[in-house]
Amino acid sequence: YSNPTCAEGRHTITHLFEWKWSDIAQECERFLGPYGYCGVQVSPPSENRVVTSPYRPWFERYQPVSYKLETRSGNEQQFRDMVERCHKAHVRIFVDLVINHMTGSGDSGTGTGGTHWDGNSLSYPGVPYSNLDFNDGSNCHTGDLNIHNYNNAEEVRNCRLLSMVDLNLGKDYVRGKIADYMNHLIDIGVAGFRIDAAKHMWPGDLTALLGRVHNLNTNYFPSGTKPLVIQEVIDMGGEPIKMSEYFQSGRVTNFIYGIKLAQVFRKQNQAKFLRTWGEGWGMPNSNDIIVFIDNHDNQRGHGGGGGVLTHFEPKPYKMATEFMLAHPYGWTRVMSSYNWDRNIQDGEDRNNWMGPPHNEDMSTKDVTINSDMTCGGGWVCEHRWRQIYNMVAFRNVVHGTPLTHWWDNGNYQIAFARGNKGFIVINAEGSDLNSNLQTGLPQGTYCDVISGNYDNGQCTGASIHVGGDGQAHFQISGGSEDPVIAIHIGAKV
Ligand code: LM2
Ligand code: CA
Repeated sequence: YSNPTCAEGRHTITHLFEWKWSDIAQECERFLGPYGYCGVQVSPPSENRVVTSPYRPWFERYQPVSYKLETRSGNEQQFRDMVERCHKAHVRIFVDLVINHMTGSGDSGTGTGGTHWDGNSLSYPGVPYSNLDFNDGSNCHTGDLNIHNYNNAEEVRNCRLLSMVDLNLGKDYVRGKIADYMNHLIDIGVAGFRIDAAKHMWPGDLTALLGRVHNLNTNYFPSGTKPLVIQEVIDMGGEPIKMSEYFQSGRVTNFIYGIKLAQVFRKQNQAKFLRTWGEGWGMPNSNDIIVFIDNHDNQRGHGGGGGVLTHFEPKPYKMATEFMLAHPYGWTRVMSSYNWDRNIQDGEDRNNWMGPPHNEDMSTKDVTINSDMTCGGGWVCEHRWRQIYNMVAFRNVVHGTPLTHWWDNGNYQIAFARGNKGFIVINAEGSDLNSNLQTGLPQGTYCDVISGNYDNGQCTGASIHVGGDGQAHFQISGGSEDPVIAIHIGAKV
């Protein structure tokens, strides 16, 4: 379950947070396919609670009502169309799966697909689930059934996360219903899953569940291919539940990664220490994890959030992302956000609930594309920033090569090669960099893919000349908005 299931030569996914299926289909065709992305993590496709206080927040999608594919991203037919069109563009779809819980308790209503639910009597007729399918006082011992103590693994897994009614995945019936949902998606053609709140489920239950899940659809994948599984486990150390408990059932989200890189690119920890980045920093094996600079939770202070870099700080954000995509450690995910009006009071963003750009009737707005390829209409589209998409291509080109020719100035200027295929120089110092460095690359002229593109055999930005001895001269002004140079053999003139 840790094999990425990408099409040949593609190695990075992007999370198109809250996008509509129809927009994702177009994005696969017009951008993600041509620019070398492996796939898209999509928002939960399962019918969710309609939350009205606050009004239609992004987080209502983390309160399932049924497994019908009916949300503000679109319906089942639109979902199917997206999967098929993305496959034609060689782009995979990874589904955000919310299976630990259903809605918040103590209320009732109608979901986005028109299905009734009742969190008082634990009735979810759209699945159907009844009170028999949830954890209760027999295995959760906190009295109010809510999680209070993260130092008690049993409580974290058997009690209610944020008071949401907690499914009993130990039950055969519950496993069957979830497996049916996953198999429905697999048969449509998805490539894998991001499992929300995996920390709150028993690893043994997840393994048993996966045992009932089909191999991927052979219209699109070689026979016998297992879905990729990305388990959301927030393990910063210091709690009894560990990432390593989940390696048997797929990859795990490495949350420490973004925090540590934020410290480096905020100049709180010297970049020279990145020489041993990866397992050398005590992080798990590269093949067991997924890495990212920020996600939809921690970019707004949810999900253990805070401290990470986001698009709100574009300069260090781009630098951290460039480093991530150049470095061999981990399987990479690029966040793609929408903008919202932050309103920070006493260190807390009062608007961190706000949903995606919407029309008057609350339907999600189309993503619009500007002439310079960036997005409009409130969509940030980090995945379309030149510095980021060109590094996605860099990663594809250097895949499989080791990190070589490390250089640093003993402080915040670093450089390294990927075999004889790519080279990156990062100046986080604040003062100028002016150095001859060994690139390991064949002689020739290369486009710096940070300051411009390789376009029709020419560089629209800076060019770098590598000599017969592999040396090249690099000059990066400390005050530059993009104090990075990256070259690779796929962008050689
Ligand atoms: C996660 N990790 O395991 C995410 O990191 C976390 O952000 C998700 O919560 C969580 N799983 C559940 O899928 C998000 C959001 C919460 C929100 C829930 C449910 O971060 O703020 O909780 O989705 O929509 C909201 C209210 C909360 C309330 C709850 C239930 O913010 O105050 O709890 O709904 O009504 C009483
Ligand atoms: Ca649970």
